[in-house]
Parts: sequence; C-alpha cells; structure tokens
Amino acid sequence: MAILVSSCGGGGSGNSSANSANQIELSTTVNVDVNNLPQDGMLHVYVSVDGGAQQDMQITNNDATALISNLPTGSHTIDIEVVFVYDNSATLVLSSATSSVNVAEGSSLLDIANTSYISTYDDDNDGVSNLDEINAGSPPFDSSCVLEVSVVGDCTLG
Ligand SMILES: [Ca+2]
Repeated sequence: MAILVSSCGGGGSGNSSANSANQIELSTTVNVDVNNLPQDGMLHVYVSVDGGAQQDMQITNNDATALISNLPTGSHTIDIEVVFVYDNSATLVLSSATSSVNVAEGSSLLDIANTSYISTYDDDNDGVSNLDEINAGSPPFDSSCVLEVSVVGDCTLG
C-alpha cells in the first residue's frame, strides 16, 4: 500500500478523487524577526489538529506552511505554536493561535492571519514578552539582563 502526495505546480486541474482523506494546505505568517534569532537554537512552528500531536510546519522566511491530510469533513480546531527551541532543549513559546476550520471534501486552503496570534508569553516575568525579547536579541529567561546594543563596523583605516 502506498500513499502518494502530489504537489501540483499550478495550472493543472488534477484528479479530484472523492474520499474521506480530505486535506488542508495551512499557511501562516510568523511575527518573528527571523534574521535576528539567537544562534544557539532553532525556530519551530508547530501545528496540531483537534488537540492531537504537534507536527512541524515548514518555515521559509516568515511563512510557515503545512499540509494536513486525512481530515474528516467537518469542523476542526487548529492550534499553532511558534516556539524557539534552544540547543540545550529549553523551549520558549513566542506566540500561538487557535483557529476553527470547517473542512470541506477534497483539498482546501487555510491561512491563519498574523493578527490571530497571542504573543504575551513572558517566561521571566519582566513585563517584556518573549517575542519582543527574541526580536530584540535579549535573553528571555533572565530578567536581570538588560538589552545590549553593540555596534559592529569597519573603521576606515589609513
Ligand atoms: Ca520577558
């Protein structure tokens, strides 16, 4: 038994086989400054359906996408969590969103808007959100640390 997943390059009107294996193409924009992330870890965007296991979404710049298949027709709850995972396994939730989706037969698209995200997580309780601290390059676990700004540049030498 084989499961084939085809990605159509657009334009084609592929076969629409009516069965119970509906799928949604999920996409969302991550409100994280991906160019300014700590070096000692990795950004993950997790999605779970109806409280099930989390799966990694694919991240390209600020866009995260996932193909969720085998969904029964009807209403489902999609939970998305944007998490920075440090190399030492510490995790920091930056933002999350929950969306309800009515899955139709076949394939459908779901885009979760940036504005749906809650990003008030503040692990070190210093009043600055994890997201703001990550975006500012400040250690989100240590409220005693202040933001350091260093200027790196080439001086013109004679
Ligand atoms: Ca904080």
